Amino acid sequence: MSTMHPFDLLDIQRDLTQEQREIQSVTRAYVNDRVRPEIAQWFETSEIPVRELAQELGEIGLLGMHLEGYGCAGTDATSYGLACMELEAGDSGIRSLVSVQGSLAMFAIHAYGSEEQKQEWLPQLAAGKAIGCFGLTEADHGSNPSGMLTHAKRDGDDWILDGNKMWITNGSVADVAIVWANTDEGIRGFVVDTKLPGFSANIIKHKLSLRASITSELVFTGLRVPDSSRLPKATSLRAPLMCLAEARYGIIFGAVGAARDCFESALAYASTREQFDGPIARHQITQYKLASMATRLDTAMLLALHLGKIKDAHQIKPEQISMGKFNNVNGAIEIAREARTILGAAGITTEYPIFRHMNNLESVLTYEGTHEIHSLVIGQALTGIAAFR
Ligand code: TGC
Ligand code: FAD
Repeated sequence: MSTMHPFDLLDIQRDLTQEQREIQSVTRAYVNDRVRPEIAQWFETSEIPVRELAQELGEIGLLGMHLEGYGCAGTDATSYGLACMELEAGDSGIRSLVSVQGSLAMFAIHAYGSEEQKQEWLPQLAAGKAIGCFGLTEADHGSNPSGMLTHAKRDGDDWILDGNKMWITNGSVADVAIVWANTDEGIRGFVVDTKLPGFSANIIKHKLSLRASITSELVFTGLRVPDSSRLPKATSLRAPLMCLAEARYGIIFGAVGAARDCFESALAYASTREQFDGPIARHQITQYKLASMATRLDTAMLLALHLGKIKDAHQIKPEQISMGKFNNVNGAIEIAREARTILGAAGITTEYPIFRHMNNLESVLTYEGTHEIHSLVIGQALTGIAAFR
């Protein structure tokens, strides 16, 4: 059995390469040393040292780690997934930081940017010296980004951006924002320096989920950017959706990490908590719960690693990613709920990680395409009928 995951009864990790194991191990050690001791406080106060964390994550090579060149580590997709899993075992907010930086902001520049944009932004984003955000969602256009109202109008060699984006991770701390806007020629992406006049961001307060993560509204008022800020290779909605495919892939693994942390916490508690003169782990109902959770966890992990292999072969399809998120995030929520029952009242506090994960997973179920939207992507692949509209 793997020493990394002593409760992985199927020994799923046996096929991992030495490099994949090392990346997983380094990430896990970082989470144990840096995130676990402070995460409950970050979550409770909703204050998180994003800049410090970004620099540390950059130093260990986790930002844009699956991209090639420009200071990025250039690992395989499975390694990236395993890192997401370990980060989300700490907190979904930490995995979000890495997803948004690497799979959304950096991937957009890497895949669709000019050489100048790549040279300017990717090395500092990879090092965590700059923070990136990704503005697609608007208040009235969440699941349906094709209807976005943010507009970019040509003015000589410049573009003028007007509009708002909503629910943008790290929007108010970002140095650079990837902004998706409608133009007379269709949807385009812009690499926007957030110091420019006409750009502002407001933190969204009163969140009960993903509290250890900054979520913001972006406002563009007559924001003037040169044409060299436009992502030259992004020519339709397909570009942001391709970025989402990268981040959604990481979530498939991340959800396993959050669920694993809930399971391990419940198993440890069941072994020490005594009621009716013995540990609650000796009751058949508790063991049934643990068996169900362990089986769900292992099947979610198998699915994630299977998709990792397909992605490493550069053959992954959107509906496969949708199936992974659809199954693993919902499964993680069910594991978290079951795990919480084992802790009884103790399960509702931040002394244990379960309720925090459970709350976070509600955001994970919604962002990067809601559970319902992913069911429709799968439905479209099965029936040939797009049921979104
Ligand atoms: P549709 O006409 O189907 O597609 C437009 C173009 O995009 C292509 N495409 C995809 N490409 C890659 N991956 C996918 N999953 C794709 N889905 C579609 C498609 O082939 C087409 O290409 P082309 O070349 O023919 O133009 O678009 P639609 O308007 O009907 O929408 C389809 C739908 C509903 C699936 C899509 O709009 C969608 O996925 N909606 C959900 C929006 C969403 O996920 N937003 C997430 C915002 S970012 C975020 O949440 C970050 S959270 C922070 C964190 O990760 O921690
Ligand atoms: P809506 O689209 O209004 O959906 C509401 C409900 O209607 C959902 O249940 C949905 O599934 C359902 N629904 C909608 N359309 C259909 C349909 N056709 N068929 C069936 N059901 C349907 N966005 C970014 O661009 N960048 C970010 O960094 C980012 N970070 C986020 C961080 C957090 C913490 C959260 C919560 C969200 C973030 N988002 C971000 C936004 C996220 O992507 C959207 O919330 C998500 O796409 C859903 O949009 P919505 O909230 O407007 O819900």
